[in-house]
Amino acid sequence: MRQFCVFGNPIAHSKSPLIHNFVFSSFSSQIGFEGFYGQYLLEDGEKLRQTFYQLELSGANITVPFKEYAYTQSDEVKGIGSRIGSVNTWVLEDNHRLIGYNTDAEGFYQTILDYNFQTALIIGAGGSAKAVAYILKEKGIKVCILNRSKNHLESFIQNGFECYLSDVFMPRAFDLVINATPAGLKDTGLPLQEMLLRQILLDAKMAYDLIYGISTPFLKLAKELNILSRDGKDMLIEQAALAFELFCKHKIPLESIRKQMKLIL
Ligand code: DHK
Repeated sequence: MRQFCVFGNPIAHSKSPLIHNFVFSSFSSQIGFEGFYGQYLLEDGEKLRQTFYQLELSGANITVPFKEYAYTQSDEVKGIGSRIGSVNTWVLEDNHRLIGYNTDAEGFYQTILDYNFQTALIIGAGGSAKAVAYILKEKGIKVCILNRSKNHLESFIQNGFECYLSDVFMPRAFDLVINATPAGLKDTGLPLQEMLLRQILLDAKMAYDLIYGISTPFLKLAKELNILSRDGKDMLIEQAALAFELFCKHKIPLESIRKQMKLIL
């Protein structure tokens, strides 16, 4: 039995155990091992790597607020994660090296590639915001970052992103408006001051909340304004399928993994 888990805080809401355990049991004969995937409420990001080894894991996902800790505690980071500075997937290699990946980026992009958006506003500046910002920029979409505080904005500014503090932002039209903050996950808050958010959403083609399984105040406001809206469910499946592909060393085609995961969520 190989052990896997998702680290985060909070973590009780996570659907990753449900979807990964379903595909581990669906594909156990093809991948050649039994996998079990749990969840772990981590208190201190500095202890992420040591906890991974203490639990004798073969792989893990990492969510809010530890994706940047996962990046710095990886032995090597492959793919877009090395440019983003945020990791959501670890795979143990040669029984001791932790290889980091970011499957959020491509996972998110797979959910919006049919819409041909030209501009995007990302609210928030944490690890999930980084993944979305970098993939959208790499795909040629004009990205603007909006955050309540200056912290975390520095790395976006150094990498050439247009950034604003929300209390000085002059609202303008964006095709896609993304909530990449935890607002609504553990509270009933909006990610921005309500009047500002209303003005921004009124000109949007889509309101996208990276949070999944909850009708957050952000999504409720978008629906009240009759703006097309999406929660993070499809992104969760897409990033999980890419992570499982890594956990099973590409023994199962991505489309088969994705199709199976959609049966359970
Ligand atoms: C959420 C994310 O944002 C992903 O990056 C993780 C986790 C999974 C969750 O289980 O909620 O891979």
